[in-house]
Amino acid sequence: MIFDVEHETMPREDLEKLQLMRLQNMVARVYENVPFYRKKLDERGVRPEHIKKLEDVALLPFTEKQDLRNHYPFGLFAVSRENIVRIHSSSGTTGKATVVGYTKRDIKTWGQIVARAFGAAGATSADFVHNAYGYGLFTGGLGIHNGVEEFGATVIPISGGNTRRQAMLLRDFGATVITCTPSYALHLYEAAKEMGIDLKELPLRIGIFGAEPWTDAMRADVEAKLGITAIDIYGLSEVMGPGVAIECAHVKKGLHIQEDHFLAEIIDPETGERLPAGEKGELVFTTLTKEGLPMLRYRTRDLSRLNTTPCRCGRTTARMERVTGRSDDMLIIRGVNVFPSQIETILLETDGLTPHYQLIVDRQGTLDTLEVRVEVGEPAFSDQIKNLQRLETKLEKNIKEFLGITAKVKLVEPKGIERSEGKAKRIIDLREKA
Ligand code: DLL
Repeated sequence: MIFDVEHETMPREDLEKLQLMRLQNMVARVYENVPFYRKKLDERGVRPEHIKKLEDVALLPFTEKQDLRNHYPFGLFAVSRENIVRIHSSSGTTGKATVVGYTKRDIKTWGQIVARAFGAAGATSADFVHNAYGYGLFTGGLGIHNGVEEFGATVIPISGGNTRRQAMLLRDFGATVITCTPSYALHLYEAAKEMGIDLKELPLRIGIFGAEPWTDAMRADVEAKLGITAIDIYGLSEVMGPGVAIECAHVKKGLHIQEDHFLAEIIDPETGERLPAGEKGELVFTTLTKEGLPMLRYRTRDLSRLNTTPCRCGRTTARMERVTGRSDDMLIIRGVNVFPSQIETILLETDGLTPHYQLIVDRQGTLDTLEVRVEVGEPAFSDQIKNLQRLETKLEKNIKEFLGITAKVKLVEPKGIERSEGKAKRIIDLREKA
């Protein structure tokens, strides 16, 4: 079902005209209201009136996650605080997370794009949506919630965790659509099975999965185990949240970008040059309508490619290939974004440890696991075992508290971590790569 026929099937020529008009307005708005952007544009000698065609987006400066951190928490907002009605945040629970803000109209727009996503996924207003994305600062829970209501289906705001209860309610309420990370869907399947509940036997028919990379092999697995059709949903907090792009159920070849709201480019992550259509590189988004936190050329670090050929589903919007990796070292562990540097900071703030560490990411059953191996210095090493164990527990607690993820910490003897001759190999990712 196409929820917004006008915008989702607009002839490309008209769509590009609309994008240009919105881009011009947006650049004028940020120039006026965001000192950070005004300074950057002035430095480049670019004025809003220089944007005459869509390709002129290349005149604009990039924005990076670090820019948001440097202006933590609200420094890049383009409206006064009284016009912000919602705050979300990404990456960890404390420290310099990325903080994003929405106006009333932004929340409405977001609801509409998520509603489009539900239409593309094949849902109808008769559906019951078990929304197991986390509610809170993460955009997943409330972003999907809002969109389901806009779409007119029924939302069950179950949030994350308490898996056995989730399995029970899936059975009792008879949800027909489930939304969560793909790895959680598999975990839920196993927990349900242990309780004697076979998800395949339930009325579930669609899964809308995202927030972390997954593969077609994983799709086949979830579809078979849950007896559903599994759809990929993409988004990021800085640009909006879930719903920036969505696969269409009938074709499942690329995710339709909501191009009337987000202008997509692909660049070479090394040089920053724009790449021609069809080439693989880093996705960059410029928001076209966002009021609270507009973004000029936000570098997502996600690797993908764009396809503007018409889709059999009837939508005219460009499709992005499913995200296969990132151009930086950000890890996504059980849906939580984690930078190795954040773990490093915690380790280095602890007495007795050395800066030699390794992060081993794996998947146990269907859940991601993280093991942090860190070398202790000589003095600490000769300490009593119980003190070392206490140190491990303290580190695990700090990682949980500051980053919101569960990790197993293993202290190793001095020189116990292999030294590298070039770049240190800090991350060992053993999760299946299909
Ligand atoms: O993960 C928003 C979201 C919520 C998307 C629920 C889909 C469903 P952040 O926490 O800001 O926002 O993380 C954004 O997650 O840059 C990608 O690296 C990754 N990501 C999100 N969706 C996908 C996907 C939410 N479908 C970061 N495939 C992004 C691969 C994804 N990676």
